[in-house]
Amino acid sequence: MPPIPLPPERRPDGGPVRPGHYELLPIQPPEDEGFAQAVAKGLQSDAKSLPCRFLYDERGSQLFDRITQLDDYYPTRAERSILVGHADEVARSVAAPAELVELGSGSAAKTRVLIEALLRGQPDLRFVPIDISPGMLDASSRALLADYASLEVRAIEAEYEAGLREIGRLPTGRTRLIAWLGSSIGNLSRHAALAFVTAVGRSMRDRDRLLLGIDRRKDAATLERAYDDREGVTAAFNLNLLERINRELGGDFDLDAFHHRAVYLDGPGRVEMHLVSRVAQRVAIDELGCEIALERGEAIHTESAYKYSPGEVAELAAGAGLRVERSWTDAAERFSLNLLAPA
Ligand code: AVJ
Repeated sequence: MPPIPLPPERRPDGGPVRPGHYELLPIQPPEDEGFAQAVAKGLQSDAKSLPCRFLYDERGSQLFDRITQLDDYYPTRAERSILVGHADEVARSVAAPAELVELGSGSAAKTRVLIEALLRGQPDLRFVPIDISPGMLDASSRALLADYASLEVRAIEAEYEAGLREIGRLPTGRTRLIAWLGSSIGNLSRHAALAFVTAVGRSMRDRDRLLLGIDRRKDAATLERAYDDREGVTAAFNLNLLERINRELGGDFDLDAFHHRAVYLDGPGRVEMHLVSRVAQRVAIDELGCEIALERGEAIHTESAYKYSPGEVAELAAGAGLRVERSWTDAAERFSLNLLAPA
């Protein structure tokens, strides 16, 4: 096992990284709207909503982890099977020496499939995970280094945009494979998705590639089952947002007075998650010094998950100045993995 430095080297200038070591670059988070402000704004407007990023506190992240293992939630398994089948082709498409940049790396479980494929062709691979959770970065970086002695890890603690700016700023003599997996893009509106992929495209040089995992449009029953599973984990994940308001902002939400709903809107091609009030009620939130009035059946919109047809993936790529070089699906054609190149 290679020596793992403790704590990681913090080198804000992005100097050299040594194999078997990792460094952590902490980037200032951008003007982020706090939880309290977001709740005050989202629950006091006519169409109530809460930003989905607040679903992922510690408990929410644990619940999401369980979601990815559910029978009803097919995307994780489907994407993994595509990666297992095609990681070698992906790896061959990026010239050595390469660096694998992963956006929102999380626990980097699926990434191992890619890392192993890349390492088969080039032992001196560098991995650059970008994530907002330093705990995740730390745990996954250490685990990867323990398993892959020749790997270099340069972790960037940042949101996507800041992380991207950072990799644009850091010099690299390496070909970049930027991986954005798990259909994370689905949380963005189509407009925001295009803007973000355009920004990624601008950071890419000719030989760089973007590997985009995107869930496909499909029948409503399959999609709604995936977001309202039979074990009730997604319901708990959604309701945890109200618990979080209770915990962190002195809220008085009675969780039994709400139910989880997932609905697929075929036109816009998105699943929406809602928390629906079972009764007419008023809920106090102490720290905000306000009371939220809800009608019976009134919904709080908590997350959108956009789905893409193959045509929509091509359109997204073209709009962003990229082209779809390769595209794969799982056996059931539920999910797509797309390799995008500069147009
Ligand atoms: C993490 C955004 C990809 O939309 O499928 C899963 C989140 N929410 N079940 C998705 C989620 C409820 C997930 N993403």
